[in-house]
This record gives sequence, structure tokens and C-alpha cells, in this order.
Amino acid sequence: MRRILIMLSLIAMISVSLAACAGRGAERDDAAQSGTEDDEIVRIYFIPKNLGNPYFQALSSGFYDAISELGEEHFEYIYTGPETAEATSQSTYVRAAVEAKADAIFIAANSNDALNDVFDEARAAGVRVYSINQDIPGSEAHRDAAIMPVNFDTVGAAQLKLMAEQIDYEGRFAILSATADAPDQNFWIASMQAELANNPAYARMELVALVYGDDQAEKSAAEMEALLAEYPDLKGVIAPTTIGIAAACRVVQSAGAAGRVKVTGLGLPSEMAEFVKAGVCESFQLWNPPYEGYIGAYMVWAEANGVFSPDPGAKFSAGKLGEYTVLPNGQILTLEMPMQYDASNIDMYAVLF
Ligand code: RAM
Repeated sequence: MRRILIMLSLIAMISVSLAACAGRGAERDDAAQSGTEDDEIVRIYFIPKNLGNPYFQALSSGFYDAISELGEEHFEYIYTGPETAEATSQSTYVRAAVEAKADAIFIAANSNDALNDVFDEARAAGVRVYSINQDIPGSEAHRDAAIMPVNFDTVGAAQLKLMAEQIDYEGRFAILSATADAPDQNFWIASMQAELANNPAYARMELVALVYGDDQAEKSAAEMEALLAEYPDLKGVIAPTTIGIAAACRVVQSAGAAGRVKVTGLGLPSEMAEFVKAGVCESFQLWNPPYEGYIGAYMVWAEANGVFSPDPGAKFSAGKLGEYTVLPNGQILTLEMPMQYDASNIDMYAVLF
């Protein structure tokens, strides 16, 4: 490698021009301005749904782990994205990554299809576009592959079962989601609705509301407060979003409704530990967000070394996690099923993510 360029601080780019960024992000500006692009540096961009969500910071930490194992001098890693998660809010960030000569863009898209043209432009410019944290159902032809946290077909049923167990398979419940366009949320919610309609075990449960907190803590809390006010007999809430579940727990706790209104969903153990210990949340699920970034960095490294291209059946080695294979649908599954957390294991995971 001719040149050493390390980008390993937690960089939150707040300007599309890449001019304003924190800490060692300044190194990136110097390199861009000096025009000393180095083709041997593997340049990875990760664009989350929005900044300020600890879930995506956890995912991002996996990129750092892999990069430090593989040799920081070989990589430039940029974590950049919009402040809010509207459907098209990421397009300018994708374009900026292409401008900056990214080798690979990992993106947790805010829409199933709003970015298709931008992805096509990026790929036409020779940049790999990888979905991460989720796929873009119906638009798979516009990305190269997708790193999935788990097999998404398992999530809706697992979440509904968890809710059912907590409310004894009976009563009214609601779903508190993220944004209305979120591909991952909508996929899981559709599975929950199908399961609810078709599985007789849930015949005595009624889904009374589906509300959106936009993955913003305040809006999520306001939606949760409205649910409590509107449905005094509400037995539970599924919030399949880490921001949503924590906000819902906080509201239920301050309303003195812990135990009466069960909260479950997908949460970060580090944020949920206090609520599990206070009895506000019995159990919830997630997976291992850092693994996704870790696998992503190894995948790009394998391609840079000429031993991988993202085609169905292709395999690559992801360090301590072993070998992964691209499935026929272009997905790579980090794990098969969600993991479950409760008082018995929360401390162990809370220190990790
Ligand atoms: C939130 C985001 C993310 C989802 C997790 C579970 O942080 O909505 O997309 O995967 O929750």
C-alpha cells in the first residue's frame, strides 16, 4: 500500500460536501482537497437511516472491528447520513460517496424504492451498493447484495409470539413503528399481521393501532402516550425499533403502567437494561448489530483481493465469524433467528451493544 490513511473515529458527516465533520474527519478533507486519491485504499461508506441512533453506531462499530483486524492502513471508512429518516433523505449522501470514489456503499435505506435511480447511478460508476440492516423488497435488482441481521421471515412471528406470551394470548395491543416507509419495519409488520390473521393461537388478540414514531425518541413517546390515552384497556405494545421500544418503556414507566401494559419489540440491550430491571419490559429481541458491519468489511476486503464478487453462491471468509455465502436472493444472513433478552442475560449483552 502506497499511502496510509486512517479514518477510524466515529465520524458523523453533517454536510454533503464532506466539509464539516468531527475529530479525525479532518483528515478526509485534506485528502480530498489534495487530490491524492489512492486506488489501493479500500473506501467504505456506511449510510444509516439517520444519525443519532445508537443502533447504527453499534452496527458501525463492527466495521471498525474488522478494519482494525485487517489493517487500518488499507481502509478509509466513513459513517455519514441524514439527520432524519425520510424516504429520499439519503440520496445526496449516496451521490457524495460516489463523488468521493467509494468502493462500496452500505446503506440502511429509508424506502423500498425511492433510491433506485441513485443506486443505479452509483453502480454505473463502478461503486458496489450493499443494503445492510435490511433489504429493499421489490428493488433487489438495484443493489449488489444485502447483509441481513437475521432471516427476516422469522422476525414477525417471533415478535408476535413474544407479545402473546406476555399478555396470555388475549387482549388488545398496538404496534409502535419507526417511519411509515421503513423497509424493515414494514416487512416485519406485514408478517405480524399475516400471522395474526392466520394462526388460530392468536384468535383472541386484537391489533387496535399501528402508529409511527419516526425513530425519534420524542415523537415515539408522544405516540405511546396517545395510545395509553386512547385505549385504556391496552394490554401491550410491540415496538420493533430500538428507539421506539425504549421510548415506550419510558412512557409506561412514568405513567405507572408497568405490568399492566406490556412492552416488547426489538431493543438494544444497553438501552433496555434499566427497563428490564425495573420490570417494565419482561423480554425483547434483537440480534448482533456489530456483526453486520464486521461481515460487510470482510466482504469488501475479499472483493478487493480478487477472491469474491457478490453473486449468488459466492463465499467469503469473515474473520472470527467464519465463512458466509450469498444466498440465491442476494442476501447474506448474519444469524438465522433473533436473539432474546430478559433479566437472565441482559447484563451480558448490555455491555456489548
Ligand atoms: C431501529 C431502526 C433499525 C431497526 C432496529 C431494530 O434502530 O429502525 O432499522 O433494525 O431499530
